[in-house]
Formats: sequence, structure tokens, C-alpha cells
Amino acid sequence: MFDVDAIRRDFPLLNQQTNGKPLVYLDSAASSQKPLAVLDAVDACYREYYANVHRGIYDLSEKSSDEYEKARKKIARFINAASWRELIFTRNATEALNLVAYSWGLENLRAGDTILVSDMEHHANLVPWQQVARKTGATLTIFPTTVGGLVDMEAYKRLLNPSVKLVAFTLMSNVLGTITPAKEMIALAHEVGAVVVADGAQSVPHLPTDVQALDCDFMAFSGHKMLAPSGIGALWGRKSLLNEMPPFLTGGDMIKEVHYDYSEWNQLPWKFEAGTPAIAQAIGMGAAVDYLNNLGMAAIRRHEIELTTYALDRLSRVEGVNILGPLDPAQRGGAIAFTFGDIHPHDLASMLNADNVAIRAGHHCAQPLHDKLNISASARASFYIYNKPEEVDQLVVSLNAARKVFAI
Ligand code: C6P
Repeated sequence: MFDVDAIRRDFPLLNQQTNGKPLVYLDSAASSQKPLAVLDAVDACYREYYANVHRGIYDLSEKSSDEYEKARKKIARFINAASWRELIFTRNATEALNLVAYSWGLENLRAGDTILVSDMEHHANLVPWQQVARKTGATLTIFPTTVGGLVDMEAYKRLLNPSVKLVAFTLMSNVLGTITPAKEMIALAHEVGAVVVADGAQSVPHLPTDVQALDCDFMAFSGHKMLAPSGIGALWGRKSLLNEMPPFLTGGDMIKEVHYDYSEWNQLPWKFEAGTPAIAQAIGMGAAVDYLNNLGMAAIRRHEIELTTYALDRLSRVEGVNILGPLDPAQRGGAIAFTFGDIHPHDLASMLNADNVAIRAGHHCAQPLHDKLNISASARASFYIYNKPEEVDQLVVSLNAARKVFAI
């Protein structure tokens, strides 16, 4: 039983009103709220055993290091990594993607090589590849989505050839909601010898994830979209690749030996974790994974499909609403971007805010996709484990009120 009322009791922030109107939080694709279990884990870290990790030969530091490494193991299991050594803590998905671009990309790409990315990528999975292409002389090629917001598999296959050394794409679009057919896409990319970088920022919080079954080479994700504190995320990478890669950042903790004229690197995963890490945040991410596991990722996905089905149906019946991305809930996640007549999404979000309904408006860090769709911005409602159908109803009521004000 997926008991949303019980879940909501774990999220004190959701239980608030402004001008007598209850908060309707529909922006979890930007960042999720945090349950008590995560707040308590972070609080306990600072109150009871906080110290720097991997450095102190005293009880507090050993406890802190243990808890930090326990969190890593939980998160590695959560995505079914073959080894916890393949799980590198980063600040967020953006830093994880930059790590691959600057470490693997600069070392392995050169003129004549192709980097292939989709047309619906978040800037975090596009701009680093633009930079690497500029620095190495490699060519950046974009593969398209169809009018319906699905990957154009025929075009993708046509663009794959032995010059393609790296393919990077999202597992779930933060604008179109599209769940990409990743397994098939990865197998096709491997056939031409390409390395595959999967952006799991939106998918890992919402879908069961198994990096071994997917068979990708790298996957990036953020803690803050999956109930954890901000400031912590992860890169999972295949050990054989990570072992060969140079460090991204250098300094303390990532070294085995340092001399004035040379240094040797620490083993995985610490080779890629320079400096004091986000200790309490990582421990909070471990607690978030426990919370998600208790609910069960399959049950979370079922809840999301139910809510998305309901929302797509209700929204599509609001005159003037144009939903972006696939309309089949099985092919998409719970981030629903839309335009509403000629109301600017920022004006719409401000009006909805007056009803205490929080949505996101703008290009959602996917400006090229909006350019392609010939729109400057969109509004986006996104759901998570604590959202309920009544909140979709409130969104629809507020949209209809906005329609009257803007006379569309
Ligand atoms: N998208 C959104 O509102 P960071 O900011 O590093 O935690 O995540 C970056 C990122 C990468 N890929 C995808 C598919 C994403 O959705 C995001 C973050 C948020 O859509 C904030 S812009």
C-alpha cells in the first residue's frame, strides 16, 4: 500500500499554509523535499560524531568515516553497482558529468572523433561536451527526438558510426519527461565502440536503476532530487575506465604519495574525491536511499504513473494547455512541462504562487530544446512520492483562474 498521507507526515515542510492556502509543491524535478529520516541523519552527524573523514586517528573521525563509507555502499547497492569503489561522491550531477568530460573526454577524444548527444539534454549534459569538443577538436553531433518527444531511433542509428567515441543522453528528460530506451541505445552505441554516459538526474529518484543491466559506462545523479540534502551527488563509472582516467581535481585525500616533483594517486573511489567531502550530506543521501528502499522503487514508479496519468488527463482538458513530450505515462516520468495559450510561463508561475502552488517556469536549463520547439519558455509541474491527486485538482483550478485573468 502506497500511503501518501503517511508519507506526507514525514515531510514537515509540506504541512504549511500561506494566507490560508495549503502549500502545493509541484517542483520536485528541480529539487525534492526532505523527510525527517534524512533531517535526523544529518542532525545526528553534526550533534554526535562529526569530524573530518579519512584523516583522524581518533574515535569521532573513525565513526564519521565509517558512516560516510556506509552511505557510499548503500548508494552503490541502490543502483546495483558491481562495486562500491565505482561510486564517486560529487557535489551534484553537473559535477559528475564534468568529471567525465574533463577526465575521460580530454584524455581520449581528438580531432576526427564524434560526441553524440540528444537534442533534449539539460545544459549539464551538453555544455561540458561543447567545451571538450572545442578543446580536443572532436565534433559534437546532436541526435533528434520526434515530434511526440521520443528518441528518433532511426536517426540515432544513422548517426552511429565508428567515429562516435562518446554518446551522452538523459535517462529521463526534465522537460519532456521522456524515458529513453536506454538499454537498446547503449547496446547500439557499444556496437560502434562508443563509451556511454547516462544522465540519471531525473530517473534515479523515480525509477528502479540497475547500472549493470543498463550496461552504460558512466551514470551521473544528484542527491537533492531524491530526498537527500543539496551539495551531494554521485558519478558511477565502470571500474576499468575509472582506473585508467586521470584525476579531475587534485589535492588532499586523492593521493597516495606526494613529493615536491611528483605525486601518485589514491585508489578508487578516493582518487576522484579531492579535498574534504560533503560528509553530512553524503550520510543524508544514505538515509534518503534507505527511505526510498523502504517504500520500494517499483511502488514509487507505480504511484508516479497513477499521478501522471491523472495529471495528463486533467491538464489536457484545460483549454489552452499544450503538453510537451509523450502523452503515454508508460513512456514518461512525472515532470510535465506545458505552455498555456500565450501566457508567459513566468506570469503563470507568479499567478499560481498567489494560490500557494509552486511550479517551475523558464527553459529548465534546456534552452536548445525550447529553441527547437519554437518557444522561449514553458511551465512545468512535477510530482514525487508525497504528491496526491487533490494537488493536481488545485493546479487545474488555479490554471482556470489564470485563464480568466489573462482572457485566453
Ligand atoms: N534539473 C530542473 O529543474 P544538478 O543541478 O547538477 O543537481 O542537476 C543537473 C541536471 C542534469 N540533468 C537533468 C536531466 C536535470 O534535470 C538536472 C537538473 C533541475 O530540471 C534543475 S535545473
